[in-house]
Amino acid sequence: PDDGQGETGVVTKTKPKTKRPPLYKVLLLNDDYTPMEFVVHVLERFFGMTHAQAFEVMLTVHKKGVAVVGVFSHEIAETKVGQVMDFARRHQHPLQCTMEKE
Ligand code: NFA
Repeated sequence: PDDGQGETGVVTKTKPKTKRPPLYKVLLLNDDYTPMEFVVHVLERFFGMTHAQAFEVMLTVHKKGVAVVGVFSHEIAETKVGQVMDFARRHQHPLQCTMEKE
């Protein structure tokens, strides 16, 4: 559109700027010590997965080293990471959970 910059003949544009907020992937990392059942429980408890889904994702992390377990807004992703890290620490498991911009 023409912003109407007077009579200079110069046409400028204003972008319709509806920028969506960035999304963040929450990643779960494999380690040699955290029990498989504990990881399954974490995925059920904090990521709303069914037992079957949780078991599948746990096996993916176990075999591949890492997997995306959810995609969230920055605030929700931070909350999930904090919940998982706190829960693992309280149970003395070395399970690691991180987030990265999508
Ligand atoms: N690798 C772990 C074990 O063999 C299981 C595990 C899976 C740990 C996914 C962390 C993440 N006990």
